[in-house]
Amino acid sequence: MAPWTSPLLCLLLLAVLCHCSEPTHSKEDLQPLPPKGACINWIGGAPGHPGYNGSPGRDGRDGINGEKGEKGDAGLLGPKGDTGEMGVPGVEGPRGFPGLPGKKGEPGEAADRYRSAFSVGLATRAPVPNVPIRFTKIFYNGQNHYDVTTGKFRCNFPGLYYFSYHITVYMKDVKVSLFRKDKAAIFTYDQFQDKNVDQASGSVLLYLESGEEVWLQVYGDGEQNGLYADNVNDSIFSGFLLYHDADQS
Ligand SMILES: *[C@@H]1O[C@H](CO)[C@@H](O)[C@H](O)[C@H]1NC(C)=O
Ligand SMILES: [Ca+2]
Repeated sequence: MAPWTSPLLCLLLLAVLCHCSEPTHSKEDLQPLPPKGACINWIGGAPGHPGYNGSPGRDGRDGINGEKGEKGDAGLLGPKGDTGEMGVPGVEGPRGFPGLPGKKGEPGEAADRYRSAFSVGLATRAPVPNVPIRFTKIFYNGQNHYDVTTGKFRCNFPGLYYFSYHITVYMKDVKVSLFRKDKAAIFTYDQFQDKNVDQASGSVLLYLESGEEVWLQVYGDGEQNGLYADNVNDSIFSGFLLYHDADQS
């Protein structure tokens, strides 16, 4: 036997003994340890060389997801969108307040300027023939265009005039004319009936120039002047401007 084999055997034996005694601790298997100092005389070998590094291990598994991050900043404003469709018309609004009064108008033509009217009655019986009959009972003579002293109406405004007369006839016949500019324009004749009261009347439209005069007058031989009036029977002469002729003024 080679001299170096003894220490090797001793090591093997020691390894077996140590191996068997460690896992089981039952009393039956418990073997007495080899006496101390059994391998004391064995000489230790030189230390082995360090082993090589192993190959790198496999990649580890993915980690778990991290916590949710903070909210980012607001993005940039997008481009302007297309124009939308026209909406349905709204409900009509409430009525507004009344406006301010307008400006005062220009003064109009004075209506007074073209007023002309009269209505007069007989106050004396049996007027004298061949001169204007004087009607002195005044119903209206606002502009004094009828002259009570002469019994003549005088035209102040050129235009169309209406004249009328309603005469009570008593005791005598009546022949009366409406005169214009010294000339009879119309004639009225009424025969008196005995024990009666009659009426005579006439009316006419005349276009008059400024200054022209109109009146009533008994015509004939002077016997037909039965014009009559008392407090309950009137004889009336009236006239008024129907319309003024602006072109002639
Ligand atoms: C005047 O009229 C009245 C009726 O109103 C009449 O009784 C009287 O006789 C008349 N006058 C004349 C003179 O006829
Ligand atoms: Ca008569």
